[in-house]
Amino acid sequence: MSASNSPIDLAKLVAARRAVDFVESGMRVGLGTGSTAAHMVRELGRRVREEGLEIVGVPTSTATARLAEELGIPLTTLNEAGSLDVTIDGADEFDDTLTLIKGGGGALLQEKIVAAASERMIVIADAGKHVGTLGAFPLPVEVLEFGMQSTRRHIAALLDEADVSGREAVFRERDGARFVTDEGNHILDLHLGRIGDARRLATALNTVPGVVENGLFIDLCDTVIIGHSDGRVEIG
Ligand code: ABF
Repeated sequence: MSASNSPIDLAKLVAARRAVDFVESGMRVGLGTGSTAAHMVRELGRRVREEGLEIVGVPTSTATARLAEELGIPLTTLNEAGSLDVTIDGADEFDDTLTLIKGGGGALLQEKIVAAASERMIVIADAGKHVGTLGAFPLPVEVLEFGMQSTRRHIAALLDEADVSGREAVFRERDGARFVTDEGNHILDLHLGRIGDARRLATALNTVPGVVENGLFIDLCDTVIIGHSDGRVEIG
């Protein structure tokens, strides 16, 4: 079975399609990144072309910008748009309080800025991403290249005191080289196992010099649309 028609992909697809029902003409829409968000962008593109839906999109990565352009979705920058009506994006994990881990795709910085500029953030995800406690998915932290080893040591010291069950911090690689974000930074993936206090950890991480942003999204998401592999959709 290919990735594009796997049960998980169907779950992502149905969640993404349902989310697009929340978009109306005249809206300024934040466009997330990742495979679930790509389904949403394709469905938005279909509505733009076939239904005359009039929106302007703000992409959260160069990959999403490219896809949206190909599909004929009018785009602008966040600076031009000012604020957004809604952002629809994927996640790597979410819990019952709608706290998220994001950044598995490496676009967490733009994703967080765009979500924070939106009146509403809708997360679209397959049911497997719903967890009781965050942390099984490695927490991405975007760091500046300058002094990155020193930044890692500061983060390691901070994790020694944190309410987590794992402490390994690994610089992300792609194709044998260090992964580089759209902003030219690197990603440190924190293998924490269990995050006892997400708010405290997020605040502590962002006080470390060299940390640009962390992948914990707190008080940003209002709605999660959960897709199941049998095609059912739940809204929470
Ligand atoms: C983005 O895509 C990220 O923040 C998250 O890391 C990832 C989810 O990926 P996918 O939708 O491909 O599972 O939203």
